[in-house]
Amino acid sequence: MKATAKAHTNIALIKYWGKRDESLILPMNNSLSLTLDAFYTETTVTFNHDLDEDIFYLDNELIVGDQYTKVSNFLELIRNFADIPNLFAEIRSTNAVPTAAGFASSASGFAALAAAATRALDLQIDEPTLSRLTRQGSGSACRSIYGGFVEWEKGAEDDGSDSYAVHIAPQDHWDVRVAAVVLSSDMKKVSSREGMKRTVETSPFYSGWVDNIPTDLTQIKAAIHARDFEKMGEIAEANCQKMHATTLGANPPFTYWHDTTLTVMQTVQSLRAKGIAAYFTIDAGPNVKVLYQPENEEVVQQTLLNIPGVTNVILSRSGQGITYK
Ligand code: 2P0
Repeated sequence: MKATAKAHTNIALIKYWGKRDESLILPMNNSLSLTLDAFYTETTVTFNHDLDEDIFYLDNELIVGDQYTKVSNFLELIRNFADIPNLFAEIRSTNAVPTAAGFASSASGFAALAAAATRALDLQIDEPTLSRLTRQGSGSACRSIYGGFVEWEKGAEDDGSDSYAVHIAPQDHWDVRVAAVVLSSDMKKVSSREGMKRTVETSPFYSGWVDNIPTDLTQIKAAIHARDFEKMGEIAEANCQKMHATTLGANPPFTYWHDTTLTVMQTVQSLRAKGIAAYFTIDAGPNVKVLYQPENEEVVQQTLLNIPGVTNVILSRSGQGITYK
C-alpha cells in the first residue's frame, strides 16, 4: 500500500495551449516536449485504512487549501479508477523544481503522484493508461511519464480515452541541452489555466494557432529524428511566438513577457548571428528557456548570465521518464 516514484518536468517545443474540455483536461491541439533531468519531483504515497482524509506534505510542510484540494481531487480520481472508495493516503512530495525557474512543478508533481499512487495500489496499468490518468491532474504532466521527446495526442473522443502521451525518441537519442533563464521579475501573472481559457474564448488569432499545429508537428518530428538542431530550434522558437501572439488578441489582452524577456530573446537571436546555434522558448511566464548544443554550453551560459536583469541560468539535459524506488 506504499510506493515512491520520481518524475521529471518537461519543456514544450510545440505548446499545449487551449482546452476543448476543461474538466477532463482535453486539449485543442497536440503538443511535443523534451523531458528535463535537472527538475523533478519525488513522491511517496501510502494508503492507510486508518485515515479519514488524504494528508499532503510538500517539502515536509503540511499543505492545506487549493493546492491540497487539487491533489486530493486527483487521488479521488485514482480511487474511482481502482474502485476503492474511502481509502485515503498520506502523500509526501519533495520538489527539485525551483519555482523561480519558471517551470510548472505541476508537470513533474502530478506525474510522480499518479505513478506512486497506482503503484501503491498495485494496479497493473500500461503507460498510456498512466498518462491518461495523469492528464486529468494537469495537462502537461501527461508528457512527463516518458523520457526524451514526447508527444501528447489530443485525441478525438469526448471521454478523453484517446488523449495521452506517446514516446517520440528516447532520452539518449540526442544530447540537446536547455538553459532555464531566470529573470528578476516578480510580475503578477495570469495563470496558464486562466490564460489559455481566455485566449480560446476571445482571441481572433486562436483559430490560426490551431490550424498551424499539424505542420509544425510534422516538421519538428522530422527534425528530431534527423537530429537537425537548427530546424528543430527554428520550429520551436516560431511555435512559441505564435502561442504568445494569441494572448495579445485576447479580451482583455495580456502578455507573459517582461522587458528582460525581450532582451533575452534578442540576445539569443544575436548569438545566432554570430554563428552559435541557440533558440528560445517561453511558457506562461516571463522566464525564457534556451535550447543549445553541448559544444556551445559555456558561451551560451556566459552570454545569458551577462544580461542585466537575469538572476540565474540553470542548465539541463534530456531527462528520463518515471522511475520507482
Ligand atoms: C505546455 N503550458 O505545453 C504549455 C505551454 C504553458 C505554456 O502546459 O490547466 O499547467 O493544468 O492543464 O499543464 C501549462 O499548463 O495546465 C502548460 P492545466 P498546465 O507546457
